[in-house]
Amino acid sequence: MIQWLYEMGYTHCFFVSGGNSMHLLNAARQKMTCVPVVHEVSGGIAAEYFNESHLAQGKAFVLVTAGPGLTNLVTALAGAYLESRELLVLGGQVKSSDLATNGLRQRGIQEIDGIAISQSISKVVFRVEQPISQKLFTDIVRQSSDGRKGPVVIEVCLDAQGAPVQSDPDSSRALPSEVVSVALPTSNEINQIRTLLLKSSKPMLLLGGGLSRQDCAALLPLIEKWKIPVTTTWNAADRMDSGHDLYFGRPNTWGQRSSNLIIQQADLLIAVGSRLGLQQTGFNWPEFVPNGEVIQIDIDKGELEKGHPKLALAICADATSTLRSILEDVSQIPDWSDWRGHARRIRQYFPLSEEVNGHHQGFLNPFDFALTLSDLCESTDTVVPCSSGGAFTVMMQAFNQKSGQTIITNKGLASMGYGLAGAIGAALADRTRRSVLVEGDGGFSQNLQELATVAVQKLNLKMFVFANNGYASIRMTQKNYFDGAYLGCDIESGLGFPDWQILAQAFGIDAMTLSEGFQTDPRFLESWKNVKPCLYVVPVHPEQTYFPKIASQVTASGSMESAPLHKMTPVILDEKSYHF
Ligand SMILES: Cc1ncc(C[n+]2csc(CCOP(=O)(O)OP(=O)(O)O)c2C)c(N)n1
Ligand SMILES: [Mg+2]
Repeated sequence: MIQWLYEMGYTHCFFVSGGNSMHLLNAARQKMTCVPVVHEVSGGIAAEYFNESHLAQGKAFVLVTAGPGLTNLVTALAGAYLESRELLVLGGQVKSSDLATNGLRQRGIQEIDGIAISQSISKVVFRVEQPISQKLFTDIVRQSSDGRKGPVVIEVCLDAQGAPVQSDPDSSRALPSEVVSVALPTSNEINQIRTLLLKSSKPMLLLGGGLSRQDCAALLPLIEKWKIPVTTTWNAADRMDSGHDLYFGRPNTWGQRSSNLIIQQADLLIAVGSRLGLQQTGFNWPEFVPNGEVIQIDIDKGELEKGHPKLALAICADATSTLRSILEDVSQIPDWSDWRGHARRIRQYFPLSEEVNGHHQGFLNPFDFALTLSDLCESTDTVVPCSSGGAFTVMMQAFNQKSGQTIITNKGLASMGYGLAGAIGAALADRTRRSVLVEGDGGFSQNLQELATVAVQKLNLKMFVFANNGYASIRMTQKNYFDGAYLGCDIESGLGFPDWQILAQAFGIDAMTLSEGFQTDPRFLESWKNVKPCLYVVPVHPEQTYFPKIASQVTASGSMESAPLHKMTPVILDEKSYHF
């Protein structure tokens, strides 16, 4: 099986070992670069980010043992499932003769039904109880990257792992689910889209993660010919340089104010390779693009038929092929220069770091920090903003990306603990690049054991930890909605945090605390430019505000009601001049 994976392009194996996976690991070590991690969840997240970065020649998978190995992995499965990321899991399992039957909770040592646990958060799950054919095995594995990507879990019983196999067994078992091939748009669909585009006076593209970096780069000359304004989702944050003439930012619930204002004034939005989830459209989706029409191009019919937002056209097809078909005929391109000029003025008018958030003596303003970091980062850096809390939203609001950078997050699950593990995977995908992690002290705490992996692997990884005395986002919720009844959100209400510098030093990793003007401090610059790991403590005031944002109110019935994307708090009166 490992040989087959090798032939399919797999080169890296993240793992935590165990008795029930021992033969798998012994095979993997002979063909793969095996990277031990401390906790399985980090192995899963690292494999996801390794593959999603597309920086390596090969692919990574994660190898876990039965029982706790599998249960420890569950969060990584969920994250890859929700973000449609490629993730292959090889799991150990007890001997097939030791599997629990007839309602038994357990027969084999450490046995747990990994298939049942993984089922709802995986594309395909499969238990191997006796050797199977190469064809069946590779057909199963391939489903992780075919069509809408997602996790594939293959659990291999210990006796099947160790069984001597003379020839390729003939396993006629059917595939667990149908293979999806790339769906192409029909010419009628392309005509319909083009008709709407040609009559539009304020069109906007919204590029999503379904459009790969490579495909997007290949399509850029066509987009430039059409001069259509472009916005992106968070998953496509690195598809265009922030300084590009046609780039108008990242609109969404925690989006950039100018982008939200612009997208809401479009008369046609073409969303390509984005599922248009509630974070993207706002919970108040009836008011998404209120005066325009929305075309959604997505590979998954379920996303087109979910009922929100309102769609003028729903095209179930591959994002890249569809966009190319729309744009390749350049015989009649409308003049949208007024619209672009209008959008550019809005973009220039609203800063990415708003004054309302203030400055606290002895602390760094996180928005200004993100802007400074944008200047410091080079076009060859990999940037991993963590996946929940203020560090995540600030980075996605204020970071100015450069063409060539790779930016990866996981917002579907928005789990704490994704940053460090993900950054390790992305850093290992290309050791020649510098990787930059930005994460909150709460999120960082959930996988800090992997500092050991960073140290052992000697990664060129710069880790910025926003130290704000705990879960500031939870603190804010408890303040705003529960009259300041604080519990488990900071040190005073029961959370514990280490001294970050001492912690890093315990792992043999350099560390320093940043202060105002750090970007010119020679000590900082020396460590920023060397190839060693370093942990930077970024002091952020616990009461720091994170504006602009979409405000929600609790209604009389106890549910929540949200403002539309163009009414970010604080509402700026000048917005009237922008047609609202
Ligand atoms: C695994 C997990 N548990 C709980 C949450 C809920 N949650 C969202 S943000 C947050 C606090 C995160 O703290 P930190 O990373 O320090 O960011 P801050 O809120 O301070 O900006 C929590 C507990 C979550 N996102 N993920
Ligand atoms: Mg925090």
